[in-house]
Amino acid sequence: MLSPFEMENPFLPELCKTARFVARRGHGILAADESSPTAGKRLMTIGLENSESNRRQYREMLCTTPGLCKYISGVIMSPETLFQTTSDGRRFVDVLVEQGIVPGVKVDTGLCVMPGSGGETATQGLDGLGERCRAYYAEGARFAKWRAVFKISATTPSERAMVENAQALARYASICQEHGLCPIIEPEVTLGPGDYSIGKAAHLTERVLSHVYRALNMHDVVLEATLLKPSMVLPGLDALTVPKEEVAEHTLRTLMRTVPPAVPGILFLSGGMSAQEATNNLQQLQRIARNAPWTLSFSFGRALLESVLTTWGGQPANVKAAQHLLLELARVNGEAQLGIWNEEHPAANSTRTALPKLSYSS
Ligand code: 5MM
Repeated sequence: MLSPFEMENPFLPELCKTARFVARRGHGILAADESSPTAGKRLMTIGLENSESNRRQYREMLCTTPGLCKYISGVIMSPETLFQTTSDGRRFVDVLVEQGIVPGVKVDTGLCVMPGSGGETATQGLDGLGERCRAYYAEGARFAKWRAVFKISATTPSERAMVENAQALARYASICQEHGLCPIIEPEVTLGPGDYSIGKAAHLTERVLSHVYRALNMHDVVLEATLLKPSMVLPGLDALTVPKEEVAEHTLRTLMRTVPPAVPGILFLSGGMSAQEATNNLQQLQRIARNAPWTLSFSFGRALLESVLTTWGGQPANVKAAQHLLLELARVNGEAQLGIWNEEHPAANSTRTALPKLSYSS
């Protein structure tokens, strides 16, 4: 039997269509939704001030890349970008939709430390979320994203952090579905310090995802109208690195144990892996997951953007070169999603960027 929420939601066909379209094979998501503090850190690396104008120019360079829709099905924007226009006066939403790319928006408002937790975080942004979703939908957004962050240590993630973050993700998802935005559920188990093994990371990621899907069920979230954005399962930064085969096996097993087949797509974050490492792992996953019930693809931020930002450097003369690089990075990841990538990587020299970004609300 369907839940009353499901029966009464007029957006449901559109939500399911959006989820399937964004998760279609050979495509992934460009995560360009850095909050202002994170954008500031990125712009500082190329000597630019964290001004609205510089953030807008950066996003304009990304979103106007010719041919991006060949490999990118959705772009996650910050609310700021959603309401901005390009230098020739076109709304970012229109620039994307004209290319056949679905506009998305980050709707959480950042992390806060839970008092007495030893530094574990909860994600904020539920207050007024319905109203904001209504405005984002009216502006043209069709999917949303909310990120919860979990750290691995001897005592974390705690039960408290898992329950709190799973509940918030589920509340967020249900509010989004009510207002026509397909929710991307992002429980990031961060690639952090420590010599914990990949087995431990797998075990804890399984616990986190199990909490998340239990909460989604409790809140009657319709899984066919959601997407999952998890981290790949990796050992701690101080442990020996493991080959891509091991990463893919642990990641797939964890997902098979926790994510229902009704979910159309699982789009990984890059989480501080090097750009090439992220592509390699994505391709390896396809090799061992031919019969997986969901599409396994990418929703990368840093793995797509880091070298592009450096190439751009804030200089109009470099826009073409930066766009060319972005298209190449999107292409190799699109091909990795299909399991057919076999060339050199356009960002082969990139390195890991962990420790991860943690932007906190004031
Ligand atoms: C682009 O970064 C997103 C927003 O982060 P902040 O709120 O901290 O500024 C972030 O949620 C991103 O979408 C995911 O972490 C995936 O990005 P990576 O770089 O891990 O692929």
